[in-house]
Amino acid sequence: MALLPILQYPDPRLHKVAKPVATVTEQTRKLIRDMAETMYAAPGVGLAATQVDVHERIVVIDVSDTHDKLQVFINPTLTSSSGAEESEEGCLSVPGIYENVTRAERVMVSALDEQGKAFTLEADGLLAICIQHEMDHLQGKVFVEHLSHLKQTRIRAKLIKQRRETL
Ligand code: K1U
Ligand code: ZN
Repeated sequence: MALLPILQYPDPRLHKVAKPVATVTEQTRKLIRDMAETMYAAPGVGLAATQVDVHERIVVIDVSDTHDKLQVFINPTLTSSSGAEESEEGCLSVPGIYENVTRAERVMVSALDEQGKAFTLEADGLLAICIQHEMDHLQGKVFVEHLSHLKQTRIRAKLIKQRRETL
């Protein structure tokens, strides 16, 4: 397995739109294992392939306390959503920034698992938030883009300054 470098906002590659996976292969499963290792090491509760500069529709999520309930979503689509709730989000591509975002409270998602088998899942709570956050990544959207332009400008400036200072 391998730890993959995570793209850092405002890297323009975070805005690429991911393509559907045509066939789930051994190479797909190797990428999923590397993504999971990278997510657990970060640590985070989710990771989209976009964040590791692979522009394919693949997401890994583990919202369990025990870090042993990996969920894999290949070619995910939201089939329905309901309600709205505001909650604080973070992002491994936007380190140190936590902001409130409003999203659907409950979602229904269809996807393929790592064997290429179709499944449908209903989610609420952190899992629902995480699914929506990661699916945004696949569309090239970073969570800060849900915020005002003023907040986005301040966050970009803060991250660029932080990075300049750590060089
Ligand atoms: O996409 C990502 O960058 C992962 C992101 C997922 C996420 C978290 C919270 C709300 C929405 C989406 C993270 O995992 S940020 C790190 C984080 O929240 C966390 C880290 C360690 C333990 C628990 C949470
Ligand atoms: Zn993120």
